[in-house]
Amino acid sequence: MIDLYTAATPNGQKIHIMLEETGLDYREIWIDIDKGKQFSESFLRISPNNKIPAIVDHHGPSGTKISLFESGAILLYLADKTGRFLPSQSDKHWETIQWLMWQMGGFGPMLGQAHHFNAYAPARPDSPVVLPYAQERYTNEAARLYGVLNKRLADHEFVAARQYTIADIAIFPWCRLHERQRQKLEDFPNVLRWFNQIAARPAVAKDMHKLEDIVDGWTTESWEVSFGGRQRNQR
Ligand SMILES: N[C@@H](CCC(=O)N[C@@H](CS)C(=O)NCC(=O)O)C(=O)O
Repeated sequence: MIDLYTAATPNGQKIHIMLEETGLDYREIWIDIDKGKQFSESFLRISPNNKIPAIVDHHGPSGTKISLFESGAILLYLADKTGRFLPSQSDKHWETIQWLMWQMGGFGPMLGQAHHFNAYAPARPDSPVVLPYAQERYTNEAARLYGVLNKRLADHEFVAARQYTIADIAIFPWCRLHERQRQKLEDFPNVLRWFNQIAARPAVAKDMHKLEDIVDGWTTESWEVSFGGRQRNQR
């Protein structure tokens, strides 16, 4: 049994998809990150960076319990545990890891900044802020990254290794929020084709209704928890 500590966000969605795809036995433990539950001592013991997703596998390597944070590490672990969605053949293996790292180091963080300056900061309670340079910078960077993905998918059905892998699973959830990044998938037709193909997989479609991104407005409390003093002063 795997405990999945999660919330309805792109990084959480990755692990739901992987667990559904692999058919592993798991239970969800919802962490209300708007209310600051990620700072509880018990959660910080599992995820010291105070972020979801995290897992506890009660039957880890050699039957021992293991806990993991960082969605990329969790995807690698679950691929290793099940022998699925990460090819073992060396060239395909490293190609998959390369695109997984591209998502972890670029596509996710940059798109997250695009969300922040385009959608969140202008909706900050009490003192909304619009920063045109930051919006331009991260919207352009998001467009560049979608362009990289679009070019890759022009002659590849999937992102890596000529098959569906953890790289697709990591990238897909971030594309669901393209409007918040001020992108249109129609401008990236190969991404659109791939996106629709992944979205139609039963394991992907199954839980998306309950995993819709939670951010649909900010309160003074939720802003403080996510971007204010509680992020820095908690430990
Ligand atoms: N690099 C991390 C990022 C995780 C992350 O940013 N999680 C967000 C939700 S998508 C979170 O838990 N935020 C709560 C907080 O920052 O306090 C991963 O891929 O797991």
